Amino acid sequence: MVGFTGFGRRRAADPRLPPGQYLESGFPVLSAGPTPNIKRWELQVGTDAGQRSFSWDEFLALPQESIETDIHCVTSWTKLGTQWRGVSLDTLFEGIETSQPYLMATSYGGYTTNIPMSEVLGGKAWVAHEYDGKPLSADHGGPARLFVPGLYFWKSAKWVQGLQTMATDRRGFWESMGYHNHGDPWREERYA
Ligand SMILES: Nc1nc2c(c(=O)[nH]1)N[C@H]1C(S)=C(S)[C@@H](COP(=O)(O)O)O[C@H]1N2
Ligand SMILES: [Mo]
Repeated sequence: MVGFTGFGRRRAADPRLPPGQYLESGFPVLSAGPTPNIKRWELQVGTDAGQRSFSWDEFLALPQESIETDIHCVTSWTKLGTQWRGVSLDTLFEGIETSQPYLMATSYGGYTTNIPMSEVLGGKAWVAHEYDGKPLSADHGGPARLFVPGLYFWKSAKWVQGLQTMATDRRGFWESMGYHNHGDPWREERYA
């Protein structure tokens, strides 16, 4: 979108807005299916070097980080300065480090999404359980969701259940329905 002021001078677009995105002040809910009823939450993390699982209490006992950043949905909304708290994937994969280059995230309810490991390690992704200082609500993926703010928000799997590395890439739910395999909002990688 191009804005004009006064003497036909171009108004600078907000530099935090990736191409084709607009500012959203609410927090829309986008789910491909119903909110799952999670009876006993457990997170499974695995690589070719090992498998582990975290109960809710074990997960909360891990080092916690606060994150403040913008989120970008492929349906064109961007929300600035959102605040999250959770556990870094660097922490979750500590001790079972791998050279396998791909990750499949699986959710309670069956949703899946694939992401390169290079996009989730090095302080780029978390399993988040607080939003805006409060426990993450169920419609936004509570008790915990994957949070990968560098990619379009469909990569941030709500109700995350498993994080498994892969030697070869496989497509997740939206990726196999025609969404872009990678999903970088700054390159407008929306659809394949
Ligand atoms: N398990 C699960 N995770 C999901 C989805 C889903 O349908 N199921 N939708 C994705 C999409 S397309 C988007 S845009 C965001 C929306 O997150 P929100 O509802 O918290 O805004 O969640 C992503 N994670
Ligand atoms: Mo989405």
